[in-house]
Amino acid sequence: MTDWLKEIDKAQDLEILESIRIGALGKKGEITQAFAALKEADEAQKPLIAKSLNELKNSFALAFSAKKESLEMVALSQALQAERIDVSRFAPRNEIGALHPVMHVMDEIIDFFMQRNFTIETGPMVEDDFHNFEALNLPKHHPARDMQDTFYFGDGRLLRTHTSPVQIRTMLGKKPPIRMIAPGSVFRRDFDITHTPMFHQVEGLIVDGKDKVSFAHLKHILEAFLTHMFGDVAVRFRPSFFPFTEPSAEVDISCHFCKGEGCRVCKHTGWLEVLGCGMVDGNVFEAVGYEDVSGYAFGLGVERFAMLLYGIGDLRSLFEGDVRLLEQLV
Ligand code: 2U9
Repeated sequence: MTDWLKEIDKAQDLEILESIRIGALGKKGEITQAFAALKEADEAQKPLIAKSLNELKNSFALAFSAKKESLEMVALSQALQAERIDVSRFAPRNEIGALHPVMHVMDEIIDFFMQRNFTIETGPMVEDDFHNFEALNLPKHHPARDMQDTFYFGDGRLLRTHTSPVQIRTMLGKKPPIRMIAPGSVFRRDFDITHTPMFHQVEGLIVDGKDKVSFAHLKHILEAFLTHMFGDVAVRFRPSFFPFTEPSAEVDISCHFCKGEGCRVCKHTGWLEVLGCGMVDGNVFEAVGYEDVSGYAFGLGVERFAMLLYGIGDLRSLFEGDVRLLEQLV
């Protein structure tokens, strides 16, 4: 008979220990077989053999469970060691992203108009001549259609030069009243200190029945808008011209850098030009089939707003993606 207690004592791990148990007490195990052989043993010997087999079985069980427990402890402490997590270890910082200043300003503008029940409308950036020019009272040979200003695809399509085609599509799609803004990117063949080939606009449009919308309404909302964005500034309207509005105006705010005293930013005028606006030209309403209506419109460049709000001198720094600039701003 194998010295099972010695075997148990030598076992290095739980797997070996289990194979020892099978070798001794499994179906064909040595101790099991010895019990089976009892019936063939000499009658006189039987009680003695049975007694010693039972003793062996009991001491096997005791040694086995003690060994199993100690091997399990070893396995557990090995697992704990291997899976140990050092909670005090240095972890790389999670950098928190931030909105680009242009998008931050865009959101602020959108919020202002959403709170006043304007809807947010969008449209395609690849446009056609009708929606980008013709319907906006920009006749065939108008200088703004010049190859120098517009990206043409050569098949009649072009990149929108302003977000105004969104207003045209909105008017073609539904009846007045309309109270909307169109935020989005626009494209012009222009690249110098104050121009990039892509920039962002927000344009607004209000249309309602004949004589229901006046220049006074336009002045009121733009004054509220500009003081919301720039704080306590003076606002002035200067007569101007746009093909799609009549009458038209450009809007200035008092320079918040020098408080109107004159500085480099306002070119010593004390005023900063921030947007254009006017009453929608009758030809525009005619192009979309609107009759007996009145309306106002306005437009602004978001990059210009961002530069004035954050005091950024060079437009191009908004397009370089330098995180050091972004970290300073938001
Ligand atoms: C429709 C009718 C009228 C939108 C307008 C301006 C005046 C304007 C400029 C601001 C700076 C463009 O980004 S910028 O260079 N925009 O001065 N935009 S009125 O008028 C519209 C638009 C759509 C149907």
